[in-house]
Amino acid sequence: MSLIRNITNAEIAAFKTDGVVHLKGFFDPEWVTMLQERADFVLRNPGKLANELAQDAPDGRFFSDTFLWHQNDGFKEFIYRSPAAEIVGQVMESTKINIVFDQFLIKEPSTDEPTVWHHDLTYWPIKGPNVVTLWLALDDVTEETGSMEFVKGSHLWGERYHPVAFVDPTKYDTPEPPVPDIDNRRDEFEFIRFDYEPGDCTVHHGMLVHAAGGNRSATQRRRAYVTRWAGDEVVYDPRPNIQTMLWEPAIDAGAPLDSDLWPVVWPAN
Ligand SMILES: O=C(O)CCC(=O)C(=O)O
Repeated sequence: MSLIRNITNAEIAAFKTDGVVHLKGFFDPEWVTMLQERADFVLRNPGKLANELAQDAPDGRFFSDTFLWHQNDGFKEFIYRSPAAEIVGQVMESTKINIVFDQFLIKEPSTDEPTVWHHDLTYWPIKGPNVVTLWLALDDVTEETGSMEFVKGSHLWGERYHPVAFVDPTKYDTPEPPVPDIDNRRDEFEFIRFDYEPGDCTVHHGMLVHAAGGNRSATQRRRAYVTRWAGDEVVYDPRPNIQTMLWEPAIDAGAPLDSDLWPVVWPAN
């Protein structure tokens, strides 16, 4: 599918300097409706990598499920036919795009559980300069309902941080230092946050430090369909004690990601 318009040079420049770009209106209501319906189905029928991320919350629910597209043709259609892969290809100015995985991150009303400060890349067995997340809103999302907050330019700090598992902070055992104590040093950083309407997305760099609050609304849901993508020069980097992938790809350490687990999606062949 071609895009409603190309990503502009200003948007590419914002992504390069800030680490994130906000894009409105690239996903039409059919994609949004399909994903809203599937979100509600998956909440009732979680897949094998699903997690409840707010286990002690009396009211709300913070739900994650990953690798949906390998298990369900509707998501597969999105991965291969929606504008997502071309958007991230243009944003990263990459010549090819692999899907890494897709994910629902759903914060139901009255969910206090925040998303802790972290960056994405150290959770995954891949490395390279061109890895992004496309976070697609399926509801109106504001600061009150748990929009992400990004530390501007932190993808350029050159430091890899310890991945903190959202359920159990001791789960991933890796040698990296912890993420700086952002909340107690807020005056040292600049922050970026966006509001979203259904169908709006942000694309953020895999090394950009970010977090999100809980969903403080008593009525407004916060459903997001999140896809993780790799562009040029990204390779397999298996490491122990990090996030579980659906299966181990049949490629060597240091090889390009191209595999059944992480196929090339764009350009379409
Ligand atoms: O949706 C959230 O609360 C956090 C999302 C996030 O951290 C990510 O997609 O990388």
